[in-house]
Amino acid sequence: MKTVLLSLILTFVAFPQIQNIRISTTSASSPNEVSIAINPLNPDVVVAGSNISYLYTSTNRGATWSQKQMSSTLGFWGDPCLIYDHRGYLYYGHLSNPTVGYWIDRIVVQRSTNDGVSWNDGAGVGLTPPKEQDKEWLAADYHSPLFKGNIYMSWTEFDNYGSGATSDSSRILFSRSTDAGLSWMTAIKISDKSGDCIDEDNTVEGAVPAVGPNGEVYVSWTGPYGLLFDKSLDGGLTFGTDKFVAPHPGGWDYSVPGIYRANGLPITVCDTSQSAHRGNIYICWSDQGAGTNNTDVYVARSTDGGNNWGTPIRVNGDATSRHQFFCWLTVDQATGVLYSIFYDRRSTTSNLTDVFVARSADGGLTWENFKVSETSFNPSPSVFFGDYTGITAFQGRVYPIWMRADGSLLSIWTAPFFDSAAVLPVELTGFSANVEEDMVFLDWQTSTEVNNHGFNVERAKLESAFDKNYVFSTVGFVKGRGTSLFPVRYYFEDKRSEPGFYKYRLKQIDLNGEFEYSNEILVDLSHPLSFGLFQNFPNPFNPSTIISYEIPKAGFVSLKVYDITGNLVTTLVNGYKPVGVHEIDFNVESTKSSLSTGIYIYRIETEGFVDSKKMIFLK
Ligand SMILES: [Ca+2]
Ligand SMILES: [Ca+2]
Ligand SMILES: [Ca+2]
Ligand SMILES: [Ca+2]
Repeated sequence: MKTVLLSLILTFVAFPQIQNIRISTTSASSPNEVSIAINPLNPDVVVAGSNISYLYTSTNRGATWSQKQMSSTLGFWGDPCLIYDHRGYLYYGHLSNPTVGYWIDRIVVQRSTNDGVSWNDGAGVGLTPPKEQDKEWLAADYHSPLFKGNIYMSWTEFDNYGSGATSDSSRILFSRSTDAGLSWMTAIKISDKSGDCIDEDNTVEGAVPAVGPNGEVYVSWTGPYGLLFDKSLDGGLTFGTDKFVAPHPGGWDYSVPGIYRANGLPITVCDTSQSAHRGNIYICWSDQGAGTNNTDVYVARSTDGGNNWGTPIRVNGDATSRHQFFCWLTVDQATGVLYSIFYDRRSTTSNLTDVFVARSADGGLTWENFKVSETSFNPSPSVFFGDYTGITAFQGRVYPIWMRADGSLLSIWTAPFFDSAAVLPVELTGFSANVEEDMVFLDWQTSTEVNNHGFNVERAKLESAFDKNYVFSTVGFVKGRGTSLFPVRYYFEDKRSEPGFYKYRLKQIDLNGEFEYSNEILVDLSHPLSFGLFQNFPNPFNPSTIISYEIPKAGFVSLKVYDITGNLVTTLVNGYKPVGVHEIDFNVESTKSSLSTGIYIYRIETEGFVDSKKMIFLK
């Protein structure tokens, strides 16, 4: 029986160089600014987006991709964000540039119910002329009792984008959809203090929503007051007072040589897995607190729903003073393992840039870093490079996504890998057997399972209860759920064989063919069950005696005592009884009238069996 706990099995094995797969084709026009999502109902399907309106689809876990361009009458102006909900619906959020309206006058959320094959025209959210709506992100509630299915979105509203006037300000807005993205609540302001409209350090930006285990909605962002956090406990209708998380030294707007423009905007995630870190909130960002030549990636975490935030933890583990920038963060909601992607120059000179992934299996306290890009690239500072990278993970399958800029030539890449050290084993509990009539009923459950093909049920006949030389053979197969974060119950019925002692065990088989045996359970079938009504003891008796009977199948049983002339004295049993031998204590002091010395009859009636016996009461 596997009783290994998640926290004990997460021994990290260094990843070898992972194969890089090009997502965008050579025909793609300046693709950058990426987002990636896994269909939770069919994890073989992975989708990605990039500027300005590209959609990339893979149906084979990222091995190969198809590319197409989206369309909407509301237009496209960047900031693609792709997410799935629990229904398997896919959402593509982006900025607008409508034919009727003006540049970024609203956020657009388009929906597909067939993994991106077809899309609706999209809902426009936050239209408030003449203001601009920018830099949105989405999150879905997958399983909270109250708010499951809600889609949440937060973004920045500008009074007048780019304006330096003190009368113009920026704020964080929020909206939700309770009808799978078709309509959206009138946006509410969740930032307590505004920023400016310049789209630099003192503008409030980077609002990314995350959903907690009980449907809490968490949002953090950055701006002139550092990294701030707010939450809603009523499904996004109202938010509270902004909470300070950490300073953002140097601000979110910074420069990295060779990069057109860079930023350290935050990403917020919450662990809703069954891991030991369930409920933790993580905010990841980058800054130049160590110097303008040495950008670093940080994570702050809260283990109490965002009330308290620990000291920021540096994610990039190098000892160099080189740049790490454009970080993204995800948590595998099946395992609770965190993955961060960022550009990294620790191993290069000048502007040559690699891509790294950092992995944390201890709730963000420590991070293993490894390079995922096969070769470095040398970006051109005159070509827009986009504002973010992306990464997603589910059930141990991890998909980083990034832009390369080989000079001015942009392309989109991934490096899918399977984090086998993160995946939970199938944990089997409570294997038991019951004998009913001529059947043996086996039942068991799994507390968690990942990649569970199923169970072979194996049986061995023993020469005696103490036989050690028995041999198992397979008597059946029960298909597994595959992957489940929640307990799954299984049953198997085996026809009772010839009398004797038997052992049963389960062979749990993974999808990859690996297997493990359960404990063995002994089943005693040595006594074939039959109907019987046995002689009472003691006999003669005064005042009490034991009457026993046996039934081979559960059913309604009546057991009554009569005097010798046939008058009913008392009813001892009148109800549903399980299989087996049953004993009843008959005490004459419990009868209504006192009995006289003499012979009495006790009689059993049950389906398929009627019998009676005599007993003697002596005063
Ligand atoms: Ca952008
Ligand atoms: Ca607030
Ligand atoms: Ca700055
Ligand atoms: Ca650094």
